[in-house]
Amino acid sequence: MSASSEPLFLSGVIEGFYGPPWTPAERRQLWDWMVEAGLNTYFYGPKDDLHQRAIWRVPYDAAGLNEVGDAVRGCRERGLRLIYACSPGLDVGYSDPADLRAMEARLTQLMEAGVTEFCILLDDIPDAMRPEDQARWGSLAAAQADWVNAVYRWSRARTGGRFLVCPTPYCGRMVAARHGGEGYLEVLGRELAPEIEIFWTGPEIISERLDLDPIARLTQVLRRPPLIWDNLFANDYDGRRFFCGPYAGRPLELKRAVRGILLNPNTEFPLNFVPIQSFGAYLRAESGWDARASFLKGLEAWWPQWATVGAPLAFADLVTFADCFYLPYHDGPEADALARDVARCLGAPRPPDDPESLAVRARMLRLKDFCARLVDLTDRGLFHACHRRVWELREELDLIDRWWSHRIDPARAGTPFESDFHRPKTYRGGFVVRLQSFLKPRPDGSMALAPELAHESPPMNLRSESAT
Ligand code: GDL
Repeated sequence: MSASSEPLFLSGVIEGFYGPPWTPAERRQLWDWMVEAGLNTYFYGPKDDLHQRAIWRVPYDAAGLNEVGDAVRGCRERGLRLIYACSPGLDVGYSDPADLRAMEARLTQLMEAGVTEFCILLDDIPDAMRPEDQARWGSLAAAQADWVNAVYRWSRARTGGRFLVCPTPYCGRMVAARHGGEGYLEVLGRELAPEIEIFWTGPEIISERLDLDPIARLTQVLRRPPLIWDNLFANDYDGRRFFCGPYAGRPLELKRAVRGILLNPNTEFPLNFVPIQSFGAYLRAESGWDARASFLKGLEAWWPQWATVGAPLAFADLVTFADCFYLPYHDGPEADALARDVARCLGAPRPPDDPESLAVRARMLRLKDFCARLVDLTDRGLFHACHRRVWELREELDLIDRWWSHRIDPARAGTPFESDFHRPKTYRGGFVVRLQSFLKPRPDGSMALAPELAHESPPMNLRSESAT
């Protein structure tokens, strides 16, 4: 059996987000975590390594190649598989021989540095081709399949390693929107060499769940099981959040239905400890996956990193804090309960000595105090990684607390509430916030124009009617 068709289940981490790539030291730390968690694959494909995507034709310089060599050695020493990606899709000419040669030159450089396994990433690109490519193949899928097959055959003749591709539509929503063209996946599945693995992120780019039935249907279409690119913990799309919850929403049977699962996690490297631990536990689990238990176990293992130069923090407070940055579609149970309790107390005025209000407020202030104390973390990398989000959480808790004080103070009854620390424009200010006020997302995914804007411009059809 050739290396490229060996049935090893790929499990690991993708460095595949937008934003600053991890540092060499962070990667070494990652590989150690991966070994501890029992993962087997590190995938290199940060969107903002210029050579990986924007200037993919330009060879790596000596420093860049040194980093590649370090990655090869670092993974080899730890028994990890290294897969190297290149993203030519922004401007590649599929029928341009010079571009095929440029890709071969890139792979040659990487092979000389010791890389044997590759991926062509064709995600997040326009779904239009050059006119000559359109004339030759008629569809993006056919052009890409031919091109990737050519690169694959060239590479297989030299290394025999595994070869992967990320298609242009890589989730259910994109396929439904005909991104990449009608019948894209069918053509790719039919035309792409059967040994090439195909990435898939699930029903969405960020999939809350990965269910078995859609995967089975996709397997038919692709003529091979997909390889999961899992964005559950990715946070590059929202700078205000990070995700350190458990690996959840994926049945254990998924492991038997796909060629592998690779996580593309938080951009801020230190925040990925629990996700990697929990993912490792999921991979080892044979029955009865308890995501919450794996989260708490991961958090315990992470706890030593939360040492401070001051008085020790309390583990229970870390649980509440981590629950505030849990998963994209869910807050953790402690954070969820706190938010509900605070909302209930704020919504229904109670006497100042109401025991439930006092208890809820005390819980809220514990969390605020925990946030404030994180400036004392001895692991500065960890503190810097979460600092802005911690700041924002603390600000909101502080504002609610001030509002609460105001409301129960008889001397201020009937007066408007203001906070000296939350002033217009500096608090929740800025251009982006202004734009955010224009369109309001509804829970069903549709967007509504802010009512205060509705009168600003007449609807398009009215305007054209008045023009005639
Ligand atoms: C994407 C990008 C990925 C990014 C993620 C989350 C894929 C295949 N590509 O669409 O680079 O980090 O979303 O924003 O997921």
